[in-house]
Amino acid sequence: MPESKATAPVLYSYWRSSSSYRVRIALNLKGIDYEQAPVHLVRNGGEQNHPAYREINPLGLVPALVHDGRVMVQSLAICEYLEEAFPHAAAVAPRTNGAGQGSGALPRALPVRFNP
Ligand SMILES: N[C@@H](CCC(=O)N[C@@H](CS)C(=O)NCC(=O)O)C(=O)O
Repeated sequence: MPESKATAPVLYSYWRSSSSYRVRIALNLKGIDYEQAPVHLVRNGGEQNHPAYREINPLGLVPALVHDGRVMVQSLAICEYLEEAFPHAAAVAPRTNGAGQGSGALPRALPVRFNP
């Protein structure tokens, strides 16, 4: 997948969401500029349930990442996408010359205890 710098990713997330932490941490460690789109999970019955957000993520969960016309959901899949789309940014974990754990180790280590 070619590196994309055309547009900044937009991260739909909630500040207390551990899955959202995972993606924010990956974005920040990789030094990727991104925009935040807050989705309040409690206010007004939960903004994740509002039709406008359900058009972005029909599952009604955060995080969701929109980049270059693609919508991605599931925090681990988003972290893996970031590795592919921004290969020249810092990896979110040390690389190991093809042996052992690769760049997926850190995202999996973060809130996996809460959101496997
Ligand atoms: N496996 C998903 C879990 C996503 C998830 O459960 N998100 C929670 C916040 S951490 C959520 O959006 N909850 C809203 C709800 O259940 O209505 C991921 O890693 O992205």
